[in-house]
Amino acid sequence: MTRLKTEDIAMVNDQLQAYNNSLIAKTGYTLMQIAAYAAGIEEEDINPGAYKLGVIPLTCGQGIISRFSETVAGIVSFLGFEAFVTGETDAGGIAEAVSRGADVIMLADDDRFVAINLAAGKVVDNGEATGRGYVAALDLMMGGLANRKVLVLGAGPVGEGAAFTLGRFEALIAIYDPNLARSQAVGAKVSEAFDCYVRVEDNFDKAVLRHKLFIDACPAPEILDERHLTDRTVIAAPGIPLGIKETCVRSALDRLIHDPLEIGVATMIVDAVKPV
Ligand code: PYL
Repeated sequence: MTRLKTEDIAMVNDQLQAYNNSLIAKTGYTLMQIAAYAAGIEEEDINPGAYKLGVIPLTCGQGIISRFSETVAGIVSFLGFEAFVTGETDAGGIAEAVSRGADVIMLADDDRFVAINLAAGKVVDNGEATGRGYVAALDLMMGGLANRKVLVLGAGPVGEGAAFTLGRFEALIAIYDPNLARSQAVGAKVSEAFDCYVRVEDNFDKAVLRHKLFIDACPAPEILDERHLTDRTVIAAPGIPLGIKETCVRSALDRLIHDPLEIGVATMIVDAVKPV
């Protein structure tokens, strides 16, 4: 998982309305509607005003990323939830969040970013939720992915979350990871879970040239360039860095879903509070 930098997220909160409008333009749906769809519920099934979220900065490992907690809280507040960042960090922050009546807490160290519904004892992982949220957005953008070929690039937590959600939407799934064993392992799990065939690709260029729909869940920058992209290519690219060559981004922009945190965080909070 690539560690975000403050400059990757510094403008997120100021641009949430514009980002929401861009999602409506591309997919026909808002950030909240995409998150609800990813959670398998209707937007109306959630009353965000009924929940309070506490975001706790963690100092472990490489330490606090300035603006990270405030950005997470800002995204959740934009969706209508009450959200605060604790004044304390680490254990003190968790204690503070509980004492301030948080229903859900969110916290991230260098390896995991989780949402925890305290009463339900439910944990939602950012990697899985991000993969699920991006596939949900792609499904809405394409008017349904059933029987459509989709290539997942990367078999880590985001790629695995994406592959399972593609199974849920009955897409024709292909998966590529430089580590063939990892893509084989994810392919086998999805194939068993949905009783479907999953194509495990072992050659990047051949795999890419066979597809027009991509989930770029690879942490590598600029792996897709003008050789791979056509005017029908659609890419859902979670997180930073963006896997498309800088010179190709502008021409692909209206067929690209990409953000550093928003869809993942929205999917996390909606999944954490959705009715059982
Ligand atoms: C959760 C993000 C999404 C992409 N990369 C992940 C990352 O940057 N993880 C590190 C998060 C560290 C947060 C720090 C803080 O400010 O509380 N411990």
